[in-house]
Parts: sequence; C-alpha cells; structure tokens
Amino acid sequence: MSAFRTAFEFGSRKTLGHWFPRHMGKGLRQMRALLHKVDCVVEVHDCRIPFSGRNPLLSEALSSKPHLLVLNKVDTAAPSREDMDILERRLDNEDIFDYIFTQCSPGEGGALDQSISEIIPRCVDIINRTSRYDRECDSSLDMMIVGVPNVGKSSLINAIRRKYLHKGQIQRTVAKSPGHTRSVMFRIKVCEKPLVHLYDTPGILEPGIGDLHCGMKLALCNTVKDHLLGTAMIADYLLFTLNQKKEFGYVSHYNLKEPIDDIRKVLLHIALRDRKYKVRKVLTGTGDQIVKIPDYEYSAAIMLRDFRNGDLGRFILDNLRARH
Ligand SMILES: Nc1nc2c(ncn2[C@@H]2O[C@H](COP(=O)(O)OP(=O)(O)OP(=O)(O)O)[C@@H](O)[C@H]2O)c(=O)[nH]1
Ligand SMILES: [Mg+2]
Repeated sequence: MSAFRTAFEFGSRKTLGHWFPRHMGKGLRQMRALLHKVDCVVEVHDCRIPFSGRNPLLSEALSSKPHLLVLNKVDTAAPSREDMDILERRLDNEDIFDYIFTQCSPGEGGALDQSISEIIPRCVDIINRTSRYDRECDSSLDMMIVGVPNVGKSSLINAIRRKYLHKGQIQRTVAKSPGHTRSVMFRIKVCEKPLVHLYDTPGILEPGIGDLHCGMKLALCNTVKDHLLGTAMIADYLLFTLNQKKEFGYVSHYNLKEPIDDIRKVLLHIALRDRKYKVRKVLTGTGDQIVKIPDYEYSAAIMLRDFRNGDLGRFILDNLRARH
C-alpha cells in the first residue's frame, strides 16, 4: 500500500451547497422571540465534531442567556481518557466551561444513560450563578434546546422526561435524517422538582458554510442532507479520514485485503459484493446496447450508513491536536 493522501482534494467546489429551508429562518425568529421567557439555553452538538459546525448564528442570537453545551452521541465518539483530557483543555481555552457529554438515545434494553441525570442539575447550577432578571414566569425553570439538525435535541427532551416523569411515552418524535423538527413547539414539562419546562426547536444550520472540511464533517454526522455534497464525495472524505486516523476497521468490515486510499476501488468492491448495478443504454455502431455498470452511488450510501451506525469505528472526527 502506497502512502495515504495527506490533503483532501475538493476539486472545483468552493462552498457547501445552500441548505437553509424556510422552517430554519422561521425557527430562528421564533427562538429569538421566545428568549425572554427562558432561563437557560441548552446547545446540543455532536460529540464527534466538538470544534466544527456549531452555528454562530445561534450563539449570537442567544448569547444573552446562560448556556450549557451538551456534546451528545458520546457513544459514537468513544473518546479515550487522553482524548478527553485534550478536549477539556481545548474547551477551557475557548472559554467554554459549562459543557457535558451525553448519550441521549436509549442504550441496551432501552436503559437511559447515566449522563441524562446530570443535565438538569448542571442547568440549575448555571442559572443560580446568574441573576434571573428579564423573564416572565418565576415558578418554573424554562430552557430552550437548540443546535444544528439531527444532533439529538428531541431525543434529549424524551430522555429527560423519561428520567424525571417516568413517562415511557415519547413526547417528541425523532428521526434518522436531519431537519425533522420544524417549529418551536409549546413548553414541554420534563421535571416536577424543580419544575422544569423545555422548548424543542428545529435544527438550524449556518447558511452557506464556507469551510468545506467543516461541511464534510457535518455531512458525515448526518446534520446536512447528503445531496448537498454528493454521497460519493462524502464517502471519499470518509475514506480519507479513516486512513488519516488509522481507523482501519473498514478493511475487515468490507473484506478488503489491505487499506485502500482510492475510493473508486472501495465503491467498486462493495457494488460487486452486493451485485448492485445500474443499467445504461449506450449507442454503438450496431445500434443501442444495454450495459450494466457498478452502482457507485449505492456503495457510497452503504459506507455512510455503516459509518453512522458506528460499524467503521467510533472516534472524534475533529483533529484534537490541530485546528481541524
Ligand atoms: N448513537 C446515538 N444516537 C443518538 C443519540 N441521541 C440521538 N440519537 C439519534 O440521532 C438521530 C436524531 O435525533 P433527534 O433527536 O431527532 O435529533 P434532532 O436534533 O431533534 O433533529 P432535528 O429535529 O432534525 O433537528 C435519531 O436517529 C436518534 O436516535 C445518542 O446519544 N447516540
Ligand atoms: Mg428534533
């Protein structure tokens, strides 16, 4: 195996495609309007990209309130003790002191992760450190859950509600694809003592993300729609990242002989393995001919699915020791 690429070639692409559906603009306006009613803003973000892709529009719009950063999906990042130390030092350097790592999706047998118990006490602590001016209702602590799409905002509400109200029934619907929650809904009671209400909000992405590395990582975490960058390009970025990080689990997962840096070879291998072809009509001297070509799009979608399911390794995508 020759040396791996050291840089990713984006070709002629300069920015991420524009994905700012109307519900996001409306959601941001609703969130601003609601701000005077809340005591604390809980920003949920994907733990695999602690330094990439947080939306500056959200931070600016909501900065007047106490803030907790929830780095969710810690199970998909599986940080080592050393990673955690570096991560915590870098967060401190960026003046982010109020953060927490969580897993909001149910674990084995539907059990809640222990981290769910820490969220409300941390919020209460942050609120108590700040004077509660500028709000209307005094009897309840109200918190707004914000973040980019698909990071687990609705899942967090469900988990806290299950923890304190012992409600098995799901209050907020969750989905595997981004852009599921579309409007700021009414207050959802999640806890009696102290009385706490949460507002779920739609995931809001920064329009026109300029940094393509950041865009790719957001795409790998399934926070933007795949078609904005194209599944094949995202799969190539995935392969590049796996090789850079020496995460070679894909070699045995796909039954390859050795690590490969050429995405076409991996996509071809998967398409042939699964016998997935596209039928094309080609014009020849003797008339039209039907040819079968390997379905690369299918293979790219399989790679993304496998990564998102944690089958190709669990790790932090951001380079903790550098800028990205
Ligand atoms: N592995 C893992 N998956 C999670 C976790 N939390 C949520 N998910 C999954 O992430 C996906 C998105 O969850 P949602 O709660 O709908 O995310 P959201 O932020 O409300 O998404 P939008 O409403 O689209 O902005 C779902 O498939 C969840 O099951 C977690 O801690 N670990
Ligand atoms: Mg949601």
